Amino acid sequence: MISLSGKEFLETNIKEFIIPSEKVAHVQAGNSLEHALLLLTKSGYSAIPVLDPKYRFQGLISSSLITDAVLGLERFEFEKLETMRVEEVMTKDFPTISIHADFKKAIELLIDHPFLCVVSDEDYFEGIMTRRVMLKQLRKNIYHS
Ligand code: 2BA
Repeated sequence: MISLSGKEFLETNIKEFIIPSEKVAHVQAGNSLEHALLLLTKSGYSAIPVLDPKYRFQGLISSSLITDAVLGLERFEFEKLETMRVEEVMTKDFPTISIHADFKKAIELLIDHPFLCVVSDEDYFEGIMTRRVMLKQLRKNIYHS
């Protein structure tokens, strides 16, 4: 890759660098906590996006949110995993980023979040932009400049 000036780098569009939706592990808001925990455990990721049936971003679910939700006064009430739904537990406090956004915007958000959910103009989920991908691009640009 030809190195870019700082300005050019920051103005690079994120589109080409996202992990596309079909490769992103995700759950639906109506899925049980058991299903979500199974997917989180099997995928190895600590947090994954929650989507609706039309592939619109709804929130974020993590193993810690799930274990916290089933924690009773004296023990983990694992039977709740079957009855509780992802939408009861997910956090909505998570930013999305437009597919048209540039690296500058993404870097600012990636300081506080390990990944960003990328959405289209119509609010459909397009994929994720991860810290790892961004740091790799940053390294490439620094070492080749
Ligand atoms: P975490 O699951 O906490 O993962 C932190 C970092 O650990 C990841 O950084 C990656 O470098 C590594 N890692 C964890 N699980 C991995 C796995 N199964 N395969 C390969 N590497 C793994 P990033 O790649 O920057 O990802 C940041 C966050 O984005 C992840 O945080 C996870 O929450 C989410 N994520 C990344 N790829 C995903 C995917 N394909 N599906 C769903 N979520 C994904």
